[in-house]
Amino acid sequence: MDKRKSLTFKARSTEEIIRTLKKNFGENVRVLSISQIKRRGLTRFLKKPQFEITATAGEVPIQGAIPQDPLITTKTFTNPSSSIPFKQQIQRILRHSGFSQSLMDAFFEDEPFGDPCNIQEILNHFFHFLQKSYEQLNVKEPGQRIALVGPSGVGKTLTLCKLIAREVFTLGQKPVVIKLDGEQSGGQDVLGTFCNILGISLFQEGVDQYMSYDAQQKMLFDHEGVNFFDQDAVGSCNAKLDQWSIDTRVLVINALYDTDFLDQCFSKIKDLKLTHCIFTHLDEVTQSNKLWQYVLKRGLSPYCLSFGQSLTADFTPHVLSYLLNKTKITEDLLKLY
Ligand SMILES: Nc1nc2c(ncn2[C@@H]2O[C@H](COP(=O)(O)OP(=O)(O)OP(=O)(O)O)[C@@H](O)[C@H]2O)c(=O)[nH]1
Ligand SMILES: [Mg+2]
Repeated sequence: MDKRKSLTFKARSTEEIIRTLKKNFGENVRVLSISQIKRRGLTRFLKKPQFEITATAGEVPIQGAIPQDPLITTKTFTNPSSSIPFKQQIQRILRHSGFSQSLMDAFFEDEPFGDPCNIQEILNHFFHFLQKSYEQLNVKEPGQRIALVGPSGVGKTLTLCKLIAREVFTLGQKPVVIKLDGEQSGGQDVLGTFCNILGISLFQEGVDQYMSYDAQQKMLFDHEGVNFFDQDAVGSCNAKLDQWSIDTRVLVINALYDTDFLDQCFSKIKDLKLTHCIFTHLDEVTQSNKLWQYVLKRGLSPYCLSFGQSLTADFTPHVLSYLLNKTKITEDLLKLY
């Protein structure tokens, strides 16, 4: 008999989702799908979004290949009296918390430990290691020509608005904005309206003629989404960035992406001569530890982070402190110590 129990329900917020899931399934729960409910009529603009969530508890068929959630597997985790060497136990804790093997290897190389050791002490060392590694990064200052590139829908345009706001409000600058979106729509989209309000010149490649003789003029470029699986698309993006002599090429990535897709994006560093990276949607991420490997080990300078839909806020250039604040070790795994 199939012992699974499943439930479909509507919710208005993340809190409501979690409350309902826990009430129905306890801790042993898996979310199978989340989709936004499309509303009709004008009222849809006034109401909060609603979501439809499908969740299940109990055994999940192996062929479904749903990845194991670290929180759910904690029951089988080893304890200090286990015969497994202490270092391996630490590695398991860190791996379950989302850290990559290469990052852990670098940590243990940097800080060899005796066996056994105090767990809290080691985790403190690990946090110091993250901090020290970040401070040793050779973070490049952005240049005068900055382009945001990345897959479709990651938040390039919204992040560009945040950068413009920072230039205008915090740095007192007036950058020029150039759209490299190929669509030649020329219409008044969010970016157009935003630039209009702030009195920023916006040019669309192929429609408007941009001529400037001031090499010091700061220029921000909004590139259309690039399919990183399509080598031709990657090649033509690079050609366009070359054509505009863009020196600061920022990879914009949605922090919700899984590591396979993040790897695919970071594999284009050379092809696109990328220099910096920005992570978006940090507000929707519960587990940001996987980002450390990309921030510390891939050679791109962290530029800033975006954590919300505001055009002028929900954004920080203080990547280290934001990520450290978000970094947490899966607590269930520590209960045994
Ligand atoms: N919650 C949240 N939403 C974000 C964030 N960044 C962007 N978004 C939302 O993601 C959606 C896509 O953002 P865009 O800025 O249009 O993405 P894009 O990369 O320019 O998309 P294309 O130009 O189509 O490739 C919009 O609904 C944004 O409001 C973020 O940090 N947090
Ligand atoms: Mg865009």
